Amino acid sequence: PQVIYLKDYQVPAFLIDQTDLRFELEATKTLVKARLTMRKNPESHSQQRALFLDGDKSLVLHRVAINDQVLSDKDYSRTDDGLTIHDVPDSFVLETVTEINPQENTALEGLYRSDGFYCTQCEAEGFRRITFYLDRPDVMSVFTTTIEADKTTCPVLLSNGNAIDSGDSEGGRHWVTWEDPFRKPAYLFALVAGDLSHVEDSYTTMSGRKVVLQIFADKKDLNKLDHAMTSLKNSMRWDEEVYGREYDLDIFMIVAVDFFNMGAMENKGLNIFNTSCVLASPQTTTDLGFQRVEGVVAHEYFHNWSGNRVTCRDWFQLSLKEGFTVFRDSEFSADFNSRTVKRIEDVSVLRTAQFAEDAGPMAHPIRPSSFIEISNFYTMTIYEKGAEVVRMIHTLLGPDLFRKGSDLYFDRHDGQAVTTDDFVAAMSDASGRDFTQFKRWYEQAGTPELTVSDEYDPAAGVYTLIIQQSCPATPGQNEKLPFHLPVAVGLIDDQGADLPLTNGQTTQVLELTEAEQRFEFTGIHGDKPVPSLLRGFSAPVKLRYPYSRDELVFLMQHDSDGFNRWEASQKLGVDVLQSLTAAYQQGEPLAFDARLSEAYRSVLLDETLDPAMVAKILTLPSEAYLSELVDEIDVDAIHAARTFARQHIANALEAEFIAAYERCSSSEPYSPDADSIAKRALRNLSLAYLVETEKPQHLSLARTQFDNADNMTDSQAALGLLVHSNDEVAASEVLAIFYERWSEESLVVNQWLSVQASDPKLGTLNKVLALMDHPAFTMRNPNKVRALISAFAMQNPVNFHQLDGSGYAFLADRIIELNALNPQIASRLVTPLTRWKRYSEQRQALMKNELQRIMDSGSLSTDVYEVVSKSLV
Ligand code: B3K
Ligand code: ZN
Repeated sequence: PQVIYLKDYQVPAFLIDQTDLRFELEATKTLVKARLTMRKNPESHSQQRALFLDGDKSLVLHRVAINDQVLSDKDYSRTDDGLTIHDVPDSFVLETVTEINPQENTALEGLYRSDGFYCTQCEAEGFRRITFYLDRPDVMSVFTTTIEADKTTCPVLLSNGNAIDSGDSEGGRHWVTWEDPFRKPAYLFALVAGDLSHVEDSYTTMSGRKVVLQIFADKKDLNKLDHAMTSLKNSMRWDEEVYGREYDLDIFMIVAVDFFNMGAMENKGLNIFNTSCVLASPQTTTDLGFQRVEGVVAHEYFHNWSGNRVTCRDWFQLSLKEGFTVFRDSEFSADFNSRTVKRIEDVSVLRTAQFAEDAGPMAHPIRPSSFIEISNFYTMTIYEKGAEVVRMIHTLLGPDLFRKGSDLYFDRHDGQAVTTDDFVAAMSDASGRDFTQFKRWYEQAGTPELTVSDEYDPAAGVYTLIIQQSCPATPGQNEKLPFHLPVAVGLIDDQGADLPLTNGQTTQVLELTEAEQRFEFTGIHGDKPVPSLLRGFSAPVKLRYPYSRDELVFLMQHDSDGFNRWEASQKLGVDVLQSLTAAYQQGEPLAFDARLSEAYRSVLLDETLDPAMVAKILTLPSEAYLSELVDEIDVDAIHAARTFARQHIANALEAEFIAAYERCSSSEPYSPDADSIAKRALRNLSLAYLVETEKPQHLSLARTQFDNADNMTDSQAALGLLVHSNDEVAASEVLAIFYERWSEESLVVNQWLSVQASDPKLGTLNKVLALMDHPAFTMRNPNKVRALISAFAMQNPVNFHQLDGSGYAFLADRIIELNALNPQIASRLVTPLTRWKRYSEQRQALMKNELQRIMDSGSLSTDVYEVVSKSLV
């Protein structure tokens, strides 16, 4: 496979001013008639007379004509990746007729069928599976799309923009024509057809234009669309208020489909969503699910400006739209929920999944310089680290200058396909700040590490922080230059109060630019203050400071920064768990430091705290996070240490957990508002600890909750606890009841699969194998694969890493199977095997062996090939 380099970028030799498409839909034989109005690009220096169009090898070409002249097969040549027309004039109309087979499209890219609906996914390079085209984001065109299909099976025919005409045709068929007045790249094209139902609402924009809002889904899901609609209207208002951005078409549509490779897609005016990111009802959806729907609806809506109106020049610039849009949606969610809790959740994901990616063989900067398969670069790094980089710009500039910068960016580049450099230039021009060094964040991969020490001279009243930074080598980048990054700090006196700092405030943003830097604070008196470092997680780095356990308890109680109060609890938890892990490895008895449980006790007893924060603070660092922090991951020791600690805490705080469980119980009907979500979080956390005691009365409490729950959050929490408990009778009873009750709800059945796949008790692999034959499972639906296979490989370390290698072999078999069916999903599944260097030699050998077996398994997709080959280096 070919490597594509950013340095080879060239402007397109041809442009497409107008794209007229006609689809004649049939399940196995759809005709795509394309009429492209094209001309030479005046900005291109290329003298070429030949025209190359991208087109997948699955396309069957029926006809090519230029300016109404049909070409003969001597005039063009076909290759596996496209069509070359040997000689074209300076401007011309190109017509093609192409045949495709949506029914057999299991890759779910291009035009495919999801449960009988027709739908498309074109980002990044799916349009070339629909017709021959200049399938690159810097070729932007106006589109009209006519869809013709059977009237009975496809009463609804949708595409981008506004419906401008419709009619009946022969044989019980009908057609609709859509026109999208905004120029767009092909990756934003969408088509949907089928027997879909919809809900409708409207929104009046800040300039007074009325926009029709429609959400389409299978008829049985019509009752699960209210939350998405509310989230959409909130997003539209928020983008007007916070960014001054207004919606631009007369209609905005969302469609829910069950077969989808990722979460959702921001096609212009016609977003297509995975059902898992749009359907929500109290009975079938957890609180987390509600929040996910809200966040993804917002994310896709915000792309209308950050992505569609201003798009990417090439796919190396992907973080231009994704990092910025993730930053936008996370701020939206922070405004509509608890800001601190949202930050904790985002940072938790970043520090487990993204830091691990940055430390593995696929590590790449947020603007990569090369790739083999772009689908592999929709990563935690591009999205989440990309968002952190935008957040740092926001922190460095402050909200007002940042808004000036975003206004300039949108105004300057509206209708253009641009680069991350253009984004940073707009921020720099609007603020007068120099971002030259800051741009290293776009070029250098790896997670920077800060080592902090301090000095205090009470006589002079001077407190000094000494901060060193370094960044580990990553593939292709051995030496790293220092980053420019904001470190938000506070200093806390012995009474727990914030000291006023040099800037007159209690939090100050230090700007780190050197490998080592000293920051002095004057006018500091009394005992040596305790520093509160990296408040709000102001930069995506690892930070080391030699806190004592007592200082961490102190910070847990007093830090005025909510994020850092949680962070202190995590640091304390990590320290305690690392001692336990070491003891376990050396075969020594495990001794628990009561300071941790006592700190938990005072948090649990403090009824003035937000219950959501209490639940976060009382959650021990995850096995994934603990794994990220060590050189060699001992999954069994980590699991044993964490289980021991949980049991110890459960027994120590049993009475308090019972009280918290009762305090947070409610007789009100379910509501997904922040307060109710917070109470359920603490109540279910308390239940989880109580069940950890293995006392029968607490298992019964879980069973009672399972039987009586009026919402999925409580039902699923109890289900998980019972299934993962040692009470096998209860486990199989609740599994049977749950399945019986929800067998018609595909998304709920996915949770049923995941709960079983993530059971840490030994022997889970056999259950997973059996579930693969269950009627509820199919390898063709990515949601099912994620629910069963990914849950096993990524959320069940003890079983996945069994020393007989069975977990690895199982995963490799699934990857080989999926490679032929759905390369994107197959490639995602490789991730746990790519981390082999972090395990014992015995496990390393087994994992590498499976990677090699995949490599040798025959014709690999570019997706799987890239990840496996880079992992074997
Ligand atoms: N832009 C899409 C992701 C497309 C992934 C293609 N493999 C969804 C999003 O980030 O909003
Ligand atoms: Zn996105």
